[in-house]
Amino acid sequence: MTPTAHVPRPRSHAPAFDVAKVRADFPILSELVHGKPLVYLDSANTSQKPLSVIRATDDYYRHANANIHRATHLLSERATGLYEGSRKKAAKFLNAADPHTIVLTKGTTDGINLVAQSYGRSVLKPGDEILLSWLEHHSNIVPWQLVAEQTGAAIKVVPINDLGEIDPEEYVRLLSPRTKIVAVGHVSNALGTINPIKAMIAQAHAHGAVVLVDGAQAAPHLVIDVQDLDCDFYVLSSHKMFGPTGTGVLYGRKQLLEAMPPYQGGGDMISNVTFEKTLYNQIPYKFEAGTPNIAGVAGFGAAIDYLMSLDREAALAHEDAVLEYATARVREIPGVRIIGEARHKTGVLSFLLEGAHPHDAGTVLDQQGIAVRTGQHCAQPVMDKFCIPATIRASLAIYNTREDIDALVRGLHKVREVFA
Ligand code: ALA
Repeated sequence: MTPTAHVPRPRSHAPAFDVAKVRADFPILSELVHGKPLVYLDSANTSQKPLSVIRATDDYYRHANANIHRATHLLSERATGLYEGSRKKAAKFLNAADPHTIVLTKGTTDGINLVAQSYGRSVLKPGDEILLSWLEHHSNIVPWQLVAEQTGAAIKVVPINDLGEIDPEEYVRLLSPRTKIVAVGHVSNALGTINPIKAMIAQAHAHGAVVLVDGAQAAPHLVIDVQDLDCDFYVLSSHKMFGPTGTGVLYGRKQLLEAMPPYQGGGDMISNVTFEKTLYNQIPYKFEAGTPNIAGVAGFGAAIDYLMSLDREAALAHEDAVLEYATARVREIPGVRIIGEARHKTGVLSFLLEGAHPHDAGTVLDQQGIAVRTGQHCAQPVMDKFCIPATIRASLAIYNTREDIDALVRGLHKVREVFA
């Protein structure tokens, strides 16, 4: 493997980022874990929540708890306002032209399953192909396997190189008139690779394929513009971008969403029901059957407000600097092998420590108050590609500091002492 330094964005014009102020917004960061100050390095798994998000969820239950779209009373009006307000905020966050193209889901996994079962199942035929990359996590593999089994379509997989980057030539080679759907992550959860999705989308469109982008790991770090990307579908999860669990977004191109059949049946997704025939509601409600996670969506709106209140460029520059520092410091530790050294990365440092299984290392780190994820990261093919069973993954968010990385490095030296 050729080690390639993480390439930070130019920092000469980067405005200052007040990480201490940001940290003060996240109450859990003052928590003690095993009697030690918490060092939270597992944000790719789920991020922590600022007080404004916790309050928005609490406020909904205190002042607005009612069902949405279904009643004429004031509380229902408040709940509907919060819910639809979050949809508008999500549209703005993604620069989607029309809030009706924003389907509120349970999260990324739900959004991908929706597209696979609604769009995929209705268009795919035997001989068609779904193109994935070797970097995908299980949520962007298994829903496509299910729909491939149902329709007779085949799955094709673009390989990655030793740095953990999608092979661009193989990608173009695998695209053909048979390719009906390309499903690709914007940022790899296991390695942090930022994929060149704008170019990939244009290349897929040139072959007539529709593209779904899994943006779960991109949303907390990158500025996303679905119009500029020209993607057909973009999915993300609230809980990875400082919002509550159990909610997220599927953005879809309007004509596609309008033509797609419903995914689930139930209340709110209909306009008229008789035993003879049911007429469905317009988009996006056609895809939102049943009472949703209203409290979660209210909190999600607050999370979007929070992210958009930050200087995103400065936040990104801060995260890049911490990742660069982490990469350099961890690399110095004897016996470390970094997995995933793509030229464009964000938020993730995956590595192995000679002599210590990642799970054992994770346990020793936890005893020191350091939270990392160890294992396959729901991305077994990535581990298979590198012929390893698991990695130790430190994943970053806006609230992480160089001091967190110093604590991780001390923790890893402790792991070495234990397992030497
Ligand atoms: N939650 C998963 C992760 O940790 C997908 O990356």
